[in-house]
Amino acid sequence: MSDDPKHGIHHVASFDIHHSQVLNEHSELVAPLPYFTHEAGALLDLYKWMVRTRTFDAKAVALQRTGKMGTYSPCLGQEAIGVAIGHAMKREDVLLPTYREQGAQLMRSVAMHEIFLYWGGDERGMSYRDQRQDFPIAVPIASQVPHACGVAYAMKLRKEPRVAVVTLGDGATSKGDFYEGLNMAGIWNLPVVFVVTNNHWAISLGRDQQTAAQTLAQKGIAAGVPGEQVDGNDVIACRARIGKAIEKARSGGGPTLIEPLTYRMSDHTTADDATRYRSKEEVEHYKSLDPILRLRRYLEANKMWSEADEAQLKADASAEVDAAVEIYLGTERQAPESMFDHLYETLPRAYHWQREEVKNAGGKDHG
Ligand SMILES: Cc1ncc(C[n+]2csc(CCOP(=O)(O)OP(=O)(O)O)c2C)c(N)n1
Ligand SMILES: [Mg+2]
Repeated sequence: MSDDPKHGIHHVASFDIHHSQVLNEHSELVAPLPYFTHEAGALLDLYKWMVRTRTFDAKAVALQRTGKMGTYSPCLGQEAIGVAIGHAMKREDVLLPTYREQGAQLMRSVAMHEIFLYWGGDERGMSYRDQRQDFPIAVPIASQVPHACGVAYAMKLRKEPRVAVVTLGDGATSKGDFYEGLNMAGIWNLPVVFVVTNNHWAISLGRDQQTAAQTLAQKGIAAGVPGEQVDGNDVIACRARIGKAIEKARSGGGPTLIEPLTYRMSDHTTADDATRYRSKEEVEHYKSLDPILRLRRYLEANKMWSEADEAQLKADASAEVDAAVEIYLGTERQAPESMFDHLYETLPRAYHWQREEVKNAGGKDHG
């Protein structure tokens, strides 16, 4: 509809959604390096954490494939987003992650073996030894969004300069919890950042079948939450935009929704076969946008990284992951009745007999 004052029609609102990029797919700077890169070693840190994350991720898939771990959701191709979040957050902030934010979790002191334990079906893998305030992985889609707003509301009530960062996927933006959370964040001006990772797929449902909205970023607008897109395979842009949103929230500026555009290079989980619903060409195209290779080429061209550095980093990362595998495989298995011990602080009476029954079955396989 256009302005038509003669018929009483006046323009009342307009919105813009911007997209940012710093390092393009040819590893060329298309914008000045952002402020955070002035800190010595910042770019190298981002690079090393992405490589560490990918090494960890590949081993997790291998553990599942060899029957040593349960279902796992790889983050292959999406490492830049998790690592940007991990780098931008302060220790005292709170992360509410999905199952694809391994990079952020590792940077926030979640141990590799804890993530293995979790996917191995051991609840102790969700009780992070060195990270007591972040939330565990949310598998129920979008349920973590209202939780994040609750966390942010508490921070605001207590006048703490802290921020909640919640991550979710393109598919999660079709859920009611997402809209309810956004609404709360907007109206209460909460210190929360929504990172909506648009990896183009929600299992086998493509982004174009998910929503008729032109961008996911604009979903914030209706709730009064500014939204923007960023190149999710450009770790520098991700770190800059997510960092800016976090600091804005910390200083009372309220929530932001950031939509990083990326691609899920792996199957949805190890229980999925993505070749059944997407083309080889599509996957190949996105492989050429690989976030790790993109930064590596830039670092090499600027004499900040060498073949020898790469070999050393890969060796160190493999050793670190192997040590975590050893801890994981060496962890004594939990008793089957332990599944009752992590849901409630005090187990409701109704479950007492069920727990006893499982215990008396002595872990026998009923299958
Ligand atoms: C409430 C709920 N409904 C359905 C599922 C099954 N499920 C698991 S992952 C997924 C797709 C999520 O897609 P998206 O939000 O884009 O995240 P991605 O897996 O791509 O990272 C669905 C429907 C679930 N885990 N929780
Ligand atoms: Mg998705």
